Amino acid sequence: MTQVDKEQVQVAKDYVEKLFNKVVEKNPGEEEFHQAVKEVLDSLVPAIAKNPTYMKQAILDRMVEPERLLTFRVPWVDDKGNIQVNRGFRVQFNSAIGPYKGGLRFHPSVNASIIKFLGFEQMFKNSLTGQPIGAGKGGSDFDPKGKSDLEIMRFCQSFMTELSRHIGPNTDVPAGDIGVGAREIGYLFGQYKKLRGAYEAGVLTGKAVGYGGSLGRKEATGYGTVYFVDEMLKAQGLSFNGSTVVVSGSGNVSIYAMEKAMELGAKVVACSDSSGYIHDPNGINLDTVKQLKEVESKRIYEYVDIHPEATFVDEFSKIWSIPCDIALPCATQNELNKEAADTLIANGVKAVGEGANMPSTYDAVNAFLANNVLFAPAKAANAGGVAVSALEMAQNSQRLSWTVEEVDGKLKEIMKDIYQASVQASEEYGTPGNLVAGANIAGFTKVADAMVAQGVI
Ligand code: NDP
Ligand code: 2IT
Repeated sequence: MTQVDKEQVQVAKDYVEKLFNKVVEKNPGEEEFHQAVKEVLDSLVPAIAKNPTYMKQAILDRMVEPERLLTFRVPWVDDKGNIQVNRGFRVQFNSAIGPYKGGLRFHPSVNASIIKFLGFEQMFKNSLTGQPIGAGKGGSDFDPKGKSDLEIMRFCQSFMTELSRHIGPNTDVPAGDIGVGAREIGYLFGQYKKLRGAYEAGVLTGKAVGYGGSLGRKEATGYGTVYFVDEMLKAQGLSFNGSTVVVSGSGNVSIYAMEKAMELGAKVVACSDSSGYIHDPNGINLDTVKQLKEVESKRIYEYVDIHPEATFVDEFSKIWSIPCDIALPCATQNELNKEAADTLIANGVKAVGEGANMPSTYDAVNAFLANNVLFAPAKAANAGGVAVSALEMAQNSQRLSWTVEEVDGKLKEIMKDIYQASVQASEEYGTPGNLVAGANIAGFTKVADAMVAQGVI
């Protein structure tokens, strides 16, 4: 590095540090949002140092400020006739490269910090997919657990009554996330259609295939994560075949990550839900998990009644104490901390692939990187879901549907491209092997250049 280079790096470091302090000050108490911003800002130092235009144009200052954050009241009537009130959110984070795009989360923990961290991450992830989609996220502190089907429907209708003013196929296109699957998307779509008086199929993605959904969307996030990790393993002469895998969660992402890992010859020995984890040393029976979770909405501990050779532990975060070659955190943010990372490393883990959004804490990520564990960061590894959502939008615009082979083939190519772009950026910016930096830089550059081109808006 020349003296000039060193000075530029220092200027960039000072700039991101100052900016980070400003973000903390302006968004008090929003820890998840701070965490997401910190990881990105730290890793962008080499890109900012090399391209001072981004600093002059205040690109990062603009990126950390959402274009719009909406919060709204969601009143609904429960089965006993009582009126309930929840809070709804939609953050429209960045529209430089396309309409706002990102899921809706229904979970009691949802607040502005969580929605903003997810919307911020979505900006880089969506850019990495190579598809023309901006960034958004939304949801509610509504807890779907224990609610009847009619309660879910009434909640979704009330939520959409307000949200419908702010979305559209060319403005903002929500989809699913935790607590929101095809059933909820159906109710949301029905209400949107009724309010608009028009069939705008592309306003939501993750629809059932019978009315505008894409084949392969349900599987896309989990499959995509495994495709990405597979690329990463192959580059080191490794593979899923014969490996032992631990996957947290037992929802949409987790189930299809397990399915694809098994298809590639792995033995998946554990999965979880918020009540705890199950360990089946002979290999998880995925049909049982699907029946319990997708069909009956039951708790994961019921698995051991059907498979007595498996054990249940009522602490989901302890799943990482099970020795494995590959760990795929696919449940929620910060589910894998430094202690868990140290245990995985001590047990010889070779690769970690983040199916969930920000599942590893900042310290855990650094522990993996410092110990040369192959690490696939969320923005890259779980981008397959939103990528196929963009393919669903494309099919809706064309009023036709592609075969599952076509969609899955495109997904595979997209995941390969994201892997290559991340590797290339990590090498170009002096952090070879660090896909966290590589993915952040590759995702950032496209959005930043679009913002420069479009002026100060
Ligand atoms: P689901 O609601 O289908 O499943 C979530 C799973 O994680 C469930 O097993 C759930 O257990 C568990 N979980 C959720 N919250 C917690 C918590 N606070 N503590 C412990 N366990 C928890 O959601 P998805 O599979 O769709 O999403 C999982 C992750 O993947 C999220 O981080 C999401 O943002 C991310 N993601 C999802 C995409 C998608 O297309 N769906 C795309 C990209 C990322 P329980 O049922 O007991 O609550
Ligand atoms: O975090 C995510 O990328 C998602 N929940 C999927 C978003 C989408 O629009 O398909």
